[in-house]
Amino acid sequence: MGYKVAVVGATGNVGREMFEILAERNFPVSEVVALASSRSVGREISFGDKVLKCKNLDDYDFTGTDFVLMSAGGDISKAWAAKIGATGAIVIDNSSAFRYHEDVPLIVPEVNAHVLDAYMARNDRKNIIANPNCSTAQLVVALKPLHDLAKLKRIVVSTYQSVSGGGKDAMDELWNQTKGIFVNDSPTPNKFPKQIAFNVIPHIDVFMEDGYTKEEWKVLAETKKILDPKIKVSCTAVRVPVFVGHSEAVNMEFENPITPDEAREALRNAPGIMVVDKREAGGYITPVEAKGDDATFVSRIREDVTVENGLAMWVVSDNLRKGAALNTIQIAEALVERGLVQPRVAA
Ligand code: 2RA
Repeated sequence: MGYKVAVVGATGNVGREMFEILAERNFPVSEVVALASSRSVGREISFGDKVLKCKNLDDYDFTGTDFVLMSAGGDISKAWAAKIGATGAIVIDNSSAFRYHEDVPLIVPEVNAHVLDAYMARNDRKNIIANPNCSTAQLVVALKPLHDLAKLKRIVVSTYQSVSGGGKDAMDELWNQTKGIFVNDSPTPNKFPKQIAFNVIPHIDVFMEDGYTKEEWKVLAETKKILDPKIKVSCTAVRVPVFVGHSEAVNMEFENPITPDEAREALRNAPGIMVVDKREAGGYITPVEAKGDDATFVSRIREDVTVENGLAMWVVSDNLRKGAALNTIQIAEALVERGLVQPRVAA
């Protein structure tokens, strides 16, 4: 039994990672199709030991396709997701276009896969499921076991986000500025508002009226939607000169007492998490080590002495994987495992 899967945005950072993860995890496919804009038609994409040629999204017929994994930006999702969903295919969308719609589930399988059961039972569903923003995905995976244990009241998060979250051009900008600085070229910011090489920028996505950025607002809105609307969230999102891997310093206040040891134990037993917390030089994870890994790593678990029932921790994950491509494929896996999607065409 295999599913026909199409990837929209096949040539992007996340799209390419999706093919790698589908192959790596042996997702049960009967066929995999790479879709992109007309500009990229014919471009070759690796899928396991096969090479796929990109087809044109504009004239692709989705009849018989089971899953459409979209990562081509919000405008493409807005233009296509409903049309594709209406053909009966399940769209799992990595953009922010539908995340905050009341009737679109926002899923991190380790946290709220059960929401899929109710959604798939609805007759009026649009067949669109949203994948959260990268910084939220790793955060809620780490918060969930602690929330179950001691009930979170409030969190304060500072993110250290890699340039790959901004796409390939952003990675090129860090690379070119870094090389340029060694030969005395003055860096020209283009994708980023200021120099990113040898610098940090406290600004991701657009500014909102209250002074927070959209990236910071996403962490707040998505954490509430996925985990618990009662949790208070404040975030400062910062871009750092790292190619892959987002890090987060998280301070948490709980309703009930919880010790660092209890937190460590709960995190160790939770799905998708690897605890590396040795309280010595090097006894924690950095983004360079998280790259290419599926886990959300938690280190530096300790008491936050500024509040009653407070803890602090450091959370790192590969933003192109758990923050995007992996979580998308885990949503498809959850739908298959829960018996919620059957192949439309027998393989
Ligand atoms: C970023 N949150 O890191 C974005 C990617 N989804 O810029």
